[in-house]
Amino acid sequence: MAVGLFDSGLGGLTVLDAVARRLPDTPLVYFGDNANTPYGVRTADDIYELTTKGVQILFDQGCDLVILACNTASAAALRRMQEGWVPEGKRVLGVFVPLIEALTERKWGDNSPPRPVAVETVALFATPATVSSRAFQRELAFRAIGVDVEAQPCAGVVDAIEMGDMILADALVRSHVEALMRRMPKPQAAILGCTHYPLVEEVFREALGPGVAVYSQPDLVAEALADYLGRHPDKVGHGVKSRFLTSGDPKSVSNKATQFLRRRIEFEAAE
Ligand code: DGN
Repeated sequence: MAVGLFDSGLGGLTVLDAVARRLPDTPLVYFGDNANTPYGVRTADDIYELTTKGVQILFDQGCDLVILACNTASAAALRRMQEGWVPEGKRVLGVFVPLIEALTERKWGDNSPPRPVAVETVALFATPATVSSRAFQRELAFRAIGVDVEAQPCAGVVDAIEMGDMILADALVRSHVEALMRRMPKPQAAILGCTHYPLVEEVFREALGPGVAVYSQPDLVAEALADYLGRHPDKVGHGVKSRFLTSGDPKSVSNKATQFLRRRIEFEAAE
């Protein structure tokens, strides 16, 4: 049994990499829905349909625990899946709660009433679908009071990264940061709410300037998963090799993924 990681494309590999470093003995199965990427411009219903299909592929591979390593899918589909779709004995978790927990210094399952936190102004950068879902704002309001969130839909950044055009990605990130800072000149913290963005994290940091605490997902998710598996040893996998599946063309996805992570990754076609 392995832990499953789902993403609409390649972005979730940033999370997979951090998980593989933090939990080197845990077998992982990654599914990238490269044939249907990007999700960030799709409707919530569309994202729900595609996400359940992808997660089912990971369940069929024997994964009992699947992480949606995609904020767009977590925002649009996770709650609906948890409420009516996930079968008995299986678990699906998202990626933005660990981030918000780090920001609010709370622990998973802490259902005490919202309380004031040290950070008062937060800049959120994410895909248009994640921003318009307001899922981050809802989760934050559930845990913290008095936090002012200014969200920037970062159109085009995922596509530029998926195409490997880092010059375009860099320029887009700078213009999105500038646009947000015209509305919130000095945020205390910035959330990178898309699993593709760690690949342009340095550009975000530079454009935001000093004094802004940047919260990025991969290490926070890996730490939250290690904590979860420590409490649920039945979900820990043993003895199988990690695998990479895609709905796209395995050869071109393998080449892009290898560029993306700077190590050789071999994808197989998902059945
Ligand atoms: N990496 C995805 C996320 O975290 O939202 C975005 C991918 C996409 O399809 N837009």
